[in-house]
Amino acid sequence: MIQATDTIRRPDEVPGVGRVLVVIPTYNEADNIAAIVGRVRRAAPAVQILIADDNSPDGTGAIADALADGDAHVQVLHRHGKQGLGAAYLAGFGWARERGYQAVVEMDADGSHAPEDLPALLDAARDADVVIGSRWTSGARVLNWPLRRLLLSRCGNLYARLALGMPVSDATGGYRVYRISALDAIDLESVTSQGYSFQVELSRLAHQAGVRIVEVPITFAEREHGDSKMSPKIVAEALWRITAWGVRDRRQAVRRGLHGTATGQARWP
Ligand SMILES: Nc1nc2c(ncn2[C@@H]2O[C@H](COP(=O)(O)OP(=O)(O)O)[C@@H](O)[C@H]2O)c(=O)[nH]1
Ligand SMILES: [Mg+2]
Repeated sequence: MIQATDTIRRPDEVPGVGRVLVVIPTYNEADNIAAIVGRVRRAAPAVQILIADDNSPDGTGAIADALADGDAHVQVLHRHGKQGLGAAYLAGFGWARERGYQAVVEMDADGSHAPEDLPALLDAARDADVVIGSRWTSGARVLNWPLRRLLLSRCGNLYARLALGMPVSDATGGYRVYRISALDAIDLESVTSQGYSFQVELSRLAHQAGVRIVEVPITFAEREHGDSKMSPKIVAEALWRITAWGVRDRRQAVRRGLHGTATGQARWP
């Protein structure tokens, strides 16, 4: 009885997490956006959805407006033009923070991130600050991805893990839950990534901030409609940024080691 009253009083809260905003960045996702919104609404009725559209030439923004008109759980953030995935997410995070949400979810519009996995991610967020939906952890599945994308993801993750020393199997993955308190612990002003290295950069900053990161296996499927925005430029950005962060982290570790020796607090190996 107490539970029923509780549910009625807070229908827009995810138990143990609070008010959740799912941010869906879009660029030319006219064939996907309605389906993904419908699936999120069915899979997780308590969450709110923010579509962050970069003025897509294919009219995704107008479709998003129509979805928002018919559903109080859907809202749209219209942005001026294509500024990259990272910029769209940062705008969405700011939007969530200003409106008092307790958590944000990152989810692609193309169906690769199954909304049906969202309850499991939110469940994990009860005991974590950051939840990463992982393609490379036991129990995960990757469906219909071309070999070159599989290799890119595996090699990219291996390189990120080695360069940055993070205990994360899918640092490039973009299906995540962040508690707002975790984002507050991260210096988002310092984020410089425009493309997909944004996910690696946030993984690194979260790891360095010492927040609790857990990974949950997901079923990741290749998009059926529309085109990927992945480009050689985006891969190159990720590669040089990961390398630069790795070098910077090592330099800092060396400086800390030298300083520790000088003050007698630590031993040079
Ligand atoms: N707002 C916005 N969304 C973007 C941009 N680039 C990619 N996206 C969205 O980010 C998500 C992932 O992009 P996608 O092309 O599927 O990348 P892939 O899964 O790595 O092939 C999709 O929802 C895209 O529409 C961008 O510059 N701005
Ligand atoms: Mg995709």
